[in-house]
Amino acid sequence: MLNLSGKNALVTGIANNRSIAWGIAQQLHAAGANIGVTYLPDDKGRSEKKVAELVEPLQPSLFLPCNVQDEDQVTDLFETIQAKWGQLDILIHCLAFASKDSLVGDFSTVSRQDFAVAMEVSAYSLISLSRAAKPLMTQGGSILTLTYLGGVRVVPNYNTMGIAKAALEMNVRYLAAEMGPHNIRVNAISAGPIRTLASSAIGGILDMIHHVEKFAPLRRTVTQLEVGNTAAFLCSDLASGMTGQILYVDAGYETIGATIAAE
Ligand code: 0WE
Repeated sequence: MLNLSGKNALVTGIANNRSIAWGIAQQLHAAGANIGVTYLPDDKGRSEKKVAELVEPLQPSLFLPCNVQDEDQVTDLFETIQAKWGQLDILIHCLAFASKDSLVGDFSTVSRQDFAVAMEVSAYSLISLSRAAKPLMTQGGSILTLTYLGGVRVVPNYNTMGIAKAALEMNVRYLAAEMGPHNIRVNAISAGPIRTLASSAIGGILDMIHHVEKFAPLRRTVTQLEVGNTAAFLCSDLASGMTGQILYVDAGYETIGATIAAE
């Protein structure tokens, strides 16, 4: 059944114990995968230390810096993977950033620079990591990214990130088309709102979570580990026939068309 033993999985985007990427890393590890972890380096090495302590129980065989805005770091990362692992099977992309200014107020006020940065970090990075991963996925592979409903429908304040997620979802389809002949599958999970470092920085996230708890078919939000389980499935041979897909792990919220009680 679900078995990732013998597979090398690189997980990006772990910031702390609430990160969806951390839920994914735990479930890939539980399914037997060999784990590699990247972290976003900062001047004081704080995030390196924090992430290193967190992931210690998974005994990652690689632990490397990766700031996707620096193409040299991407090159170095995959050179090290090539040298240490030889082969990569699974790439997990859980990276996004938009300035605080661009996640509040009138959508049209976003600056050219803030828009460009959001697109670079949140959408282009999937292309650059996939390009670098492709030659290492010699036995086929699975690439997975995270998206959000705000990339296909208007969610208040998601604003610039919504445009970046729309681009990211289209990246998934074009990359799936390019990589399919190499038996590399590319998919995305569209997760419902979860309290994480990224989402907690947003005003009103708790109201959004309460809204989902009230109206989603399952009457609750989802957990990082539930997203992790779907990630493990998508990266396993159980999903060998799936590519270019966006799977909603959102307690069914995406299906809802009105929030007026039927009773
Ligand atoms: O994709 C996201 C959040 C990504 C994100 C979060 C931040 C906060 C801090 C990207 N950039 C930044 N930049 C910062 O400075 N989500 C799906 C979570 C999220 O973000 C929202 C949401 C939800 C849900 C923003 C507005 C409305 C809803």
